[in-house]
Amino acid sequence: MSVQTQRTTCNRDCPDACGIVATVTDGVVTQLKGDPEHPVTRGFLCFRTSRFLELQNGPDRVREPLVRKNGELVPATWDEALGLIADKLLQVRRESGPAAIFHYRSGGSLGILKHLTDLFFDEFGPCTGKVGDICSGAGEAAQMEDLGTSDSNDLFDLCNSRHLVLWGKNPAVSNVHLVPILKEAQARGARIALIDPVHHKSVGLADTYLQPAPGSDFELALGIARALFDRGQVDPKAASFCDHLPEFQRLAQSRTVAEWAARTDLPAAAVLDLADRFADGPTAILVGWGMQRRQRGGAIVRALDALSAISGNLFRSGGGVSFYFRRRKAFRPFGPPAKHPRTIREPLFAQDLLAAQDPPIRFLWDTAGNPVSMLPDSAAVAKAIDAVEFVVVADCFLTDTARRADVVLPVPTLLEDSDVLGSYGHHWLAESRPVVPMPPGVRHELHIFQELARRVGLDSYPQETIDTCKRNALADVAGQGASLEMLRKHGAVRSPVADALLFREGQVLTRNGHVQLLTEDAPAPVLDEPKAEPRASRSLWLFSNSTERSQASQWSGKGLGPRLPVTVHPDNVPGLANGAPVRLYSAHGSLAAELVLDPAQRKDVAIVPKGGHFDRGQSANALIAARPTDLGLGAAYLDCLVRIVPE
Ligand SMILES: Nc1nc2c(c(=O)[nH]1)N[C@H]1C(S)=C(S)[C@@H](COP(=O)(O)OP(=O)(O)OC[C@H]3O[C@@H](n4cnc5c(=O)[nH]c(N)nc54)[C@H](O)[C@@H]3O)O[C@H]1N2
Ligand SMILES: Nc1nc2c(c(=O)[nH]1)N[C@H]1C(S)=C(S)[C@@H](COP(=O)(O)OP(=O)(O)OC[C@H]3O[C@@H](n4cnc5c(=O)[nH]c(N)nc54)[C@H](O)[C@@H]3O)O[C@H]1N2
Ligand code: SF4
Ligand SMILES: [Mo]
Repeated sequence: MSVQTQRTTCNRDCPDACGIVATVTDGVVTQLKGDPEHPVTRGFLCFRTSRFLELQNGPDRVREPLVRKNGELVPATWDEALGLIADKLLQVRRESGPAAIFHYRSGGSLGILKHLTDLFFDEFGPCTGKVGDICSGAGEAAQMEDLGTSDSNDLFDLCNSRHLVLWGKNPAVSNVHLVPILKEAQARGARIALIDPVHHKSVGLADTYLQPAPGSDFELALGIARALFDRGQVDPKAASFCDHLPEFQRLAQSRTVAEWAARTDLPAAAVLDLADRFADGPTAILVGWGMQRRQRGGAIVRALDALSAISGNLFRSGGGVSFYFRRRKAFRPFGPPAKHPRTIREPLFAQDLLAAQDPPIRFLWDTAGNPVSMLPDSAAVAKAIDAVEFVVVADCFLTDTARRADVVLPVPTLLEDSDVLGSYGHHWLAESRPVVPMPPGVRHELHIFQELARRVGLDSYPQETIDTCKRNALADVAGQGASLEMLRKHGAVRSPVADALLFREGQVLTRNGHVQLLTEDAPAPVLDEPKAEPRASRSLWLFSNSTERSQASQWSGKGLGPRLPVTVHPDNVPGLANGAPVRLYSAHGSLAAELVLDPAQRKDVAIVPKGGHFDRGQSANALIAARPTDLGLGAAYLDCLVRIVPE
């Protein structure tokens, strides 16, 4: 028996980018563990990747190309599949022009070499591309506007904080490697406040838990700002590094602390306690991604930026307002920015796809995404994809989207892929390398596009080896200790272009170096009321939050189970017991579900897991309207009202 250990890096859409140690027994991966030498991974993995082998070897794995014949997806050779695709690409470009081809890429793998997919469509076209970002678009756009960048201090700088504010964040589930660092900071005396309308696992990490009304964080931040102004706790130098301070002050002082507090459904004392924490810095805000997936999501993040700045915490070690780590900063792009002749707005995918004319979208290529399950208004997304003449999906699994394709191309899983990665939760760079070879019918995506380029006569497309592409991506930092060899030697290398503190004292990265404070109130969201029916509950805010068992629509272990669980306060469904079958409906659709009663929840929320499959009737997105956020073309997934009826 041969037993070996192999190291790689997790490429999933997760802030942690873990180092993985795989045990390989007689050529088969038998165990996955966290790399004890990776400074952030510290020897453990999350539930979903520890149990990835069930997916890797599971029934939904695609191990050879599939081509639709007589309505069915059937196995085909690569020659047949790529021949069909090449012919169709050339035909559509000849007949309708390259704008009739739409390449959609999501974050199924965060590998940098995935950008070579974009390069193919830019060089072959340029083709139609996507604009906006349903994941973090609003928050990133807000920080770009206020601070000129969306990035963070070194992760371990949190150990220098006196106060940490987990604002709409559930690290115990969706950012698990942050947990030991929070505990370390606590051991050094830091106090942690958690602000989230949903009571969840991370409540156990906090010494103070506040449960505000959904989407009221804007008012909460302004209430805190008002208290800081009233008590003279605003940084006396704020006017020197902030633009629009008088307008921001006027906005904060347009209501009293008690009035702001009333709008958040929190006691004024809670707002004052938070103000004390900002005045008693260094105080770091850790901004979750959930609350910016609202129509006022950009305004909310802007209010948090302002709070950090005026309270004097933005430039301090142990301070800052951390929403994102710029994971691509160290890498050299493979080509110039894309030159799309036309764009499809990601949050309005179905609407834009169907509305596209002159030419219509005739060819869709989906890479590393499952839009049918994961984009809002998923029934419309499914319909829009069904209406496209020719659909190619590159995925490791037969997803809701792949089942609608004309050709499915099987690609390596995270245990078989070869790439380089940054992270959006820390500043380490690392390489992913196959811990086992991919099945013979699977191909690396670079090789798929190289072969296609040859077939469609695209001479400019790079025909280099995977390692050369990795070296090209690392070219700007190789001389500073982050060459491919150094990544191989050390497992992970801290990015040489990320400073320990993001901003120099008094200077952000906007054009004039000043923080741009917001000046206007955030409008209330537009909400579609579900129809009132006999026996229906009141309207509840629908939350579709990350769960431990899945990575978006990729479920480890036993999966989601036969019925979608919906968690509510028992008072919303009098007379119904745990496990009772119910129907959940919004103004846009309905889903069968099963009750989970939890008296710790607010009485105006209903919580379902993110990532349920559309074809199984478990995708929250079947209920959610497609609406953009105020900034950055994010998706307002969380501005959704539902009612519950017994079934
Ligand atoms: N286990 C697991 N981990 C994941 C993922 C996964 O699918 N599963 N997905 C990954 C991805 S793609 C991303 S982008 C990140 C996701 O990161 P997040 O979106 O931060 O992940 P969630 O754990 O869903 O946390 C969102 C939190 O925001 C809260 N929230 C929603 N609305 C409001 C509001 O109005 N105010 C406040 N204060 N809080 C609010 C929700 O209740 C929830 O607890 O995580 C990554 N990690
Ligand atoms: N209701 C609701 N909807 C949400 C969210 C929510 O909180 N609530 N969260 C949103 C967020 S934050 C995000 S990021 C999106 C996620 O949405 P998607 O990115 O569509 O997420 P996944 O379902 O994980 O789909 C990624 C696919 O990529 C495949 N894949 C993995 N590795 C590779 C690879 O190397 N190459 C290729 N070609 N494919 C690969 C996986 O098998 C998987 O099927 O969902 C959004 N949708
Ligand atoms: S999904 Fe995230 S936490 Fe889990 S192993 Fe991958 S990087 Fe680590
Ligand atoms: Mo995301």
